[in-house]
Amino acid sequence: MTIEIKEKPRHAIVASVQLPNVSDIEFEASLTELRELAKTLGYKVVHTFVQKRSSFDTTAYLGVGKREEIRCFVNNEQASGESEEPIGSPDNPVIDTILVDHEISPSQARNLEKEVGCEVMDRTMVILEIFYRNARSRAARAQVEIAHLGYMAPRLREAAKLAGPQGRQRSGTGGRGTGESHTELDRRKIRDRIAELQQEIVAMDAERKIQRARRQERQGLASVALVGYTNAGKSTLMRALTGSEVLVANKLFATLDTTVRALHPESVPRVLVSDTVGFIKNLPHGLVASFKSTLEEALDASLLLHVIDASDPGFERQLEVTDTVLEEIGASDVPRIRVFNKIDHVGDTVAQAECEAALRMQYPGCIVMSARRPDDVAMLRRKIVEFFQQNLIEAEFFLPWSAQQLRGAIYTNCQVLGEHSDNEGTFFRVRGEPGTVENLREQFSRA
Ligand SMILES: Nc1nc2c(ncn2[C@@H]2O[C@H](COP(=O)(O)OP(=O)(O)O)[C@@H](O)[C@H]2O)c(=O)[nH]1
Ligand SMILES: [Mg+2]
Repeated sequence: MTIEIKEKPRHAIVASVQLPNVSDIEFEASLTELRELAKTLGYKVVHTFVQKRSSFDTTAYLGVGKREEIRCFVNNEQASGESEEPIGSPDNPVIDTILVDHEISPSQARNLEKEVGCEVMDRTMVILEIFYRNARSRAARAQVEIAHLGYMAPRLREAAKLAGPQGRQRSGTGGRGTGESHTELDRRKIRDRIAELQQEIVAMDAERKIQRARRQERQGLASVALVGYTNAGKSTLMRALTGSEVLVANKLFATLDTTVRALHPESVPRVLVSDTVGFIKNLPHGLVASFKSTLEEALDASLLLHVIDASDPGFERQLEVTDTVLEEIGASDVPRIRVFNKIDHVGDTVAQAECEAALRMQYPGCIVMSARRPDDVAMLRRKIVEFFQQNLIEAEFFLPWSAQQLRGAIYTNCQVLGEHSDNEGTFFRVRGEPGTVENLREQFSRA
């Protein structure tokens, strides 16, 4: 997704009901996650409203009093009746959206929207939107569409009810054919579309495996994918490793989307880093397939960096879930480095040292770091480059004078150990990836 900097931020408030069976810790964790998800969509969350209730309000999710409180906030009516800052000023932005931390019904959303005076988005919708933006392959897009249709189907029925009798004007005897209501028709269309998409996915699956193998062969690209839970620090690491806030006038970047960037400063071999859709603690059940499909793009990577928030008390469970899901999508044989991030956020320096020692013991080969410490980021970068340099081979090329235009290709793709020229052309001694060396040799033989 766009690295949150180019879009003008939209402002949102978050609202949630805490039910009796939900502990304070769980409740807070879910809210934190929703705020992070909102940030991913380019929202700036300016306030959070919470309320304890024995159940959701059937009319509008939140209770009457809380709705009124939110309405006042959105419309800038303070308790005193005086507003200090005009709406729209930096200190008092216009609220575009209210984000609700549960899945709610369309009537609840509509009533809340009317009462509060701004757009309402529920948790499922937020997640769907993130998946949609992250789904690059056709298969992933199809899965997201299925999830979206599944979300919409029951809503259509309710929307028709809300619309009153004219919404159901053609409802007849209940049989198929002419007596069908609009909603039944729509629902049948949705079912058909889902079936169609599912067939497409099966067909694409086989094709995709072949493509992936070919792509890796052809490009021999060194690529790293960041995986892990939302809020673990993936995007922060991505920015730190690639300097992607820096505008780079490089042809490579023109063809890459914002979630794929080259390691910066550039290395040999050149390493591409990609940010994947994050795992979500409270993932609505209907979105699991869609999530996995969107994550599958991580399979194209030659190295996975599994980023874990070491300061999150629930990190062990999350680590297990990530491992299981990676196995399920067939990523078990992609080499993986565990990166325990946010060590700076674990107590005092003594606690940090203890935590680090324990992690190293339990997860051999892991990295313990903070994305906020430039030295740690440099160390991570070194580890990545080392990983890809393991397989480098030495080779020699000869470029005749007539083919000097290929010089650049050698310098971009290999580490040049030495070069010398004679009457015929130039000899290069290089280190590079086997695939890259092979490719260059082919190019030179054609030149
Ligand atoms: N204290 C601390 N905070 C971090 C660190 N890395 C990331 N964060 C913060 O954690 C939050 C989530 O980071 P983000 O990169 O968006 O996580 P993502 O959801 O995995 O992409 C942001 O507020 C970051 O500033 C770290 O090493 N230490
Ligand atoms: Mg992120």
